[in-house]
Formats: sequence, structure tokens, C-alpha cells
Amino acid sequence: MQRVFSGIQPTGVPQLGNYLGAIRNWVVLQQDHECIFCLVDMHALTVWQDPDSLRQQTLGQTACLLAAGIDPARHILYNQSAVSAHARLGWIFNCVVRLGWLNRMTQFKDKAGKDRENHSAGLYVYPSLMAADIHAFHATRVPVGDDQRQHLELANDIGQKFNHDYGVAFFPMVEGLIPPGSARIMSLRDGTKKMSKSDPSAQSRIELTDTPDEIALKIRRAKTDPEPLPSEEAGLENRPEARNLVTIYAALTGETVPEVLARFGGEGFGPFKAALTERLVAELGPVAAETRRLLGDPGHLLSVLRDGAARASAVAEPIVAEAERIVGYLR
Ligand code: AQP
Repeated sequence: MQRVFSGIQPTGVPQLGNYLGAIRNWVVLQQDHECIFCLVDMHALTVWQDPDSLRQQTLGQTACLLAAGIDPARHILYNQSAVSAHARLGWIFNCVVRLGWLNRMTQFKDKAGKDRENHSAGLYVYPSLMAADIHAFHATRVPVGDDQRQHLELANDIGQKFNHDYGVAFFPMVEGLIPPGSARIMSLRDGTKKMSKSDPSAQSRIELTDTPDEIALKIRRAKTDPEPLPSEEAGLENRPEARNLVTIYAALTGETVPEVLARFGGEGFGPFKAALTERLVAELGPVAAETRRLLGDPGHLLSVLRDGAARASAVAEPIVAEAERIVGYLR
């Protein structure tokens, strides 16, 4: 059985892009893979986090993931900082990765913007820690959203360079599982910007804990343009907000964009937004209700994470100890 590793940053409440690009796919993969799911709090720290909020968000995301269908009895769910293998292999990979490779990472450029000098070194080396997250488990499959494609390629480059530098065949190649037809879900306020947990505007995203009324309001207020929806996909050209809403609808129903347009093309946004709200509420309503219930018992959430960390350590420890032996650490 192939081993899957994937992570999510506890930087806020999971949003619709996290759900459609990652979490929904994780739930399905549990059927025929050995899965390790991680709340990557060390990655979250690459951007300033209020300590109490980080703890709270880690528990909150645990509740969301359990509510969405992650099964911690059959698979592993834990937070990254509780397993030292990540930091240890991350350091080795910092010494394997080349600066030129990191300089090409578009996510760093996007997040740092023009103010590069004032960002943490952690944000810059984020991709080598991500490579360590995966390789510490000898995971071969990594489900991620479309935005993580470049980081995954780098994880393979780092693993292969380690193998080459030390003359071993130790780290396997990793395959990204990017859901078919998956698109980047964009902000509801600006169709050219990715939907994000940490966007300052809560109106820009649907959160997994939103009530039906909040979902309805955010979709009603979602930016659109004055034209009706087109009947063909070509008509979405240069209409990023319209494209985004149609993409979300298609992802929720499993239809293609042309199929959605065949139904709604020619109509204004009013009826389409109402239909979209109905779909969102049907999909996310039960997740939000279960999340609220689980948040009532933080002790249970903590015990799920602690048990997951012990099991994750048992898998990663021999792999990382062997990498440490290969590089020449004295024990
Ligand atoms: N907008 C998106 N569309 C599709 N997939 C997305 N993912 C995130 N946003 C979108 C996928 O969700 C998984 C977990 O993401 P993450 O929390 O590790 O980091 P992120 O991509 O930086 O997500 P956010 O919400 O934008 O977090 P912040 O605001 O903290 O930077 C990944 O598989 C990602 O592809």
C-alpha cells in the first residue's frame, strides 16, 4: 500500500480552497492508502503567529479535519512540532538544497513581495522543510492543491541530490496527487488572488465553520461583473471572478465548467449565486456542525494529536536516524 503524506498550516480556519484542493481528496485517499496527515505548525511559524492563537488554531483545525472525515484510528493525524524528525531532516535538507533552487520558488516571491529583506529565513527555506516532511516518512504520494506543484518538484530534486551526494538510493521519488480538474480557488473579493486563510478580509473566503447565513452573505457579496454568465467557456476569458464562482460550482457538483455554463449561461448572477449557496451549504453545513460539537471537547482533540504524534514518530524515527548515519553524524 502506498504511503501518503500531506499537511495543512494551522494559520486560521480551513477555507474552501483548502477543502476542495486538499482535505476532500484526503478523505477519499484513506480508502486505499496508508495516510499521514499533519498540522504543520512549524511552517505556520514562518510568518508571525500569536502563540495563543496558534495553539487554538491547531485544535480548531484538528476539529475541522475530523469533522470532514479524517479517521485518526486507521490513519495518523498530528502536529508537526511534536515530532522532532521534521526539524532534524529539515536541517540536513537545508544543507542539500541550493540557494538558486530556493530563489526560483514563486510562493516565496508572492508571500514576501517587494519586502524580501524583512521576511524570516524560515519562509525562504520553507520548501526544504516541506521536503523533509515528506521524505521523513518515505511517503511516495502527496496530495496537494495546484499551487504546491513547484514545491513538490523541489522535494524530488532535494531527495535525488541527497541520494547522489551520498551515493545511496535512500529517498524514493514522490508523486503529487493533484485532484483531476482541480483549480486554484480564488478570493471572493479579487479573482486574481488565491483564496487564503490569512487574507485580512474574511469576506474573501468561505471558512469551513461558516453558518449557512454567513455563506449566503459572502456569496451574495462576492465580486462579479455586470454581464450575464456566458454559455461557453471562452466567454469567461478576462472575467476572473465569474470564472472562479463557476469553478467552485463545478468542483462541488463534479461537473465540468462547460456543463455548468450550459445550465446557467445567459442568466444573471442572482439565480446562479443562489444555486451556488445551496450547494455550499449542503456540502459544508454538516462539517461546520460537527466541528462545533468537537470543539466542545478540547481534551479529546489533544489526545488525538498526542496519539498521532507517537505513531508518526515511530514511523519517521528509523528513517531519519538512517539519514543521520548516512551523512556521518556520530552516535
Ligand atoms: N486557494 C486554494 N485553491 C486550491 N488549493 C488550495 N490550498 C490552499 N489554498 C488553496 C491547498 O490547501 C492545502 C493546505 O494549504 P496550507 O495551509 O498548507 O498552505 P497554503 O497553500 O498557504 O494555504 P492558505 O490557506 O493560503 O494559508 P495561508 O493563508 O496561511 O498562506 C495545500 O495542499 C494547498 O495546495
